[in-house]
Amino acid sequence: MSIGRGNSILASEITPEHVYLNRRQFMATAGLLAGGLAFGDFSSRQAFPLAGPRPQGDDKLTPWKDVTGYNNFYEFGTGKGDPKENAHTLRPHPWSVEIVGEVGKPGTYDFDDLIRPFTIEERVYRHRCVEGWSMVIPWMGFPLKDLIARLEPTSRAKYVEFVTLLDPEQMPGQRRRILEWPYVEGLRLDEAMNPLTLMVTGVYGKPLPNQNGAPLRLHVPWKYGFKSGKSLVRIRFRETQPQTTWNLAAPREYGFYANVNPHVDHPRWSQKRERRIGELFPRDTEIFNGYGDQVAYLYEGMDLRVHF
Ligand SMILES: Nc1nc2c(c(=O)[nH]1)N[C@H]1C(S)=C(S)[C@@H](COP(=O)(O)O)O[C@H]1N2
Ligand SMILES: [Mo]
Repeated sequence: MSIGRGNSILASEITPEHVYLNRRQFMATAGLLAGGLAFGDFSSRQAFPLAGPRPQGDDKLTPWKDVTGYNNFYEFGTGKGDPKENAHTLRPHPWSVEIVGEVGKPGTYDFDDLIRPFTIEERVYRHRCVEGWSMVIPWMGFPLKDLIARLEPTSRAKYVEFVTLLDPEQMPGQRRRILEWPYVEGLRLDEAMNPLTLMVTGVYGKPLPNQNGAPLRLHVPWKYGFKSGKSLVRIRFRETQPQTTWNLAAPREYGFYANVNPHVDHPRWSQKRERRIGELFPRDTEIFNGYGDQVAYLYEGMDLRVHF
């Protein structure tokens, strides 16, 4: 495993990008086939190519134990260790996902049927929480745009809403009214269609652990982590901007856009720096989390202080 991954890094430096991507897909598949074999040993020492530019040069993978042991998933408690400890009550199989709203192919899809058409690839993404910590995570998944294309949104669809499971039996944290349940997040359709926006089904070559949002969650790497809803049961195509959970809870603190932006502080703390989990010294936070080359066009002409 680790030798294979090492080879794929070299490949990225000497082969055209499409060949490299195919090799990465192959390696990811090989990792899945290898199953529950080694995944802990190389995580903290090898630097990986990211989908975006790497202005800071040395993004090392966050170790498995932190990716799966230091989580935000309030449905299982508000402590960072709570999701890992409590999420065993979630039953991610079988699972179904409802596709509703302004879309040509609405319906209730079995999870396995929904993802079957897509090649699961590995994407190493930076993950920045609004609280000021960050990770580098080797997700497994497929671009949301590929799913959206198959579902055929109508011409009225301008936004996509993502809804987490509502079931206090499986998600005991929902018995407490810390947030409005179910957890709801949303994107503008063009954000959802950006090639970086990922439907995540796994991490470190394995299916998603419950605490990371099994069996299906989003990751939008240029936005604060709260935009990336977990354990999704419904995707709604809408003409109007959805009401999102954190925006409802504290509209002055959590905007709809939530783009990572060191120049717009949270009302109660600075966003200029972040603590990369596992590192001693804070690093500077980058605009759009370092993915500006790929996403800045989405916000041309918008005042990001207003649309924070
Ligand atoms: N349903 C649901 N999704 C959620 C959350 C949550 O509490 N509930 N927390 C969000 C926040 S604040 C972050 S930082 C990420 C954390 O994802 P991770 O634990 O896989 O790193 O999930 C996001 N998605
Ligand atoms: Mo977060």
